[in-house]
Amino acid sequence: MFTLVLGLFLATWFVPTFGRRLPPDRWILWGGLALPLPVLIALTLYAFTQGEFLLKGATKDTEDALQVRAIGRMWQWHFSYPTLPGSVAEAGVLHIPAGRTIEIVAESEDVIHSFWVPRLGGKIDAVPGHANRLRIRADQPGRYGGICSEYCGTGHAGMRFEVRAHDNDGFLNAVSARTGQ
Ligand SMILES: [Cu+2]
Repeated sequence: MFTLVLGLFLATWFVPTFGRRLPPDRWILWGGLALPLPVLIALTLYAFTQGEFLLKGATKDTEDALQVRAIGRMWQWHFSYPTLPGSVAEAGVLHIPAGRTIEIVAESEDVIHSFWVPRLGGKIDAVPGHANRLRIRADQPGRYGGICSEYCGTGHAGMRFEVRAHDNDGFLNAVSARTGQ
């Protein structure tokens, strides 16, 4: 597109008679409609397919994704594991198994928050009365910092959490009911 536009510009610059054979309304019709429409439609379709791809975490094992509920409330994140019977919910710490795709189901109890773990993936808004989904994945066990990335009041800056990625046994251990704590 750039080469084409620059080529036309230089042609009219150096050859003043260039383009006079085509009346101005034809230039508008071809250059303003016929050319941009297919280009923009193609780019839009490409952007949509890429967006879907990113949302699914660039993996094919979406059926195997472990679901985690992430509930934002002023000013803390609460995490629970609805598909794991007997698991305990925790505030401020999200345990995940490393190497597995995690589907975050983000919700909010008060205002709009936004779930974000910069090293693991994109952000997703936590909107009251609505469940938004985002897939993340940690390839290595470790600790990853997470924050709320949507201003939600005076405690917003402190609305941080930690993602702890464990090996599979460590994960089950971390989310299973603990006594004495
Ligand atoms: Cu916030």
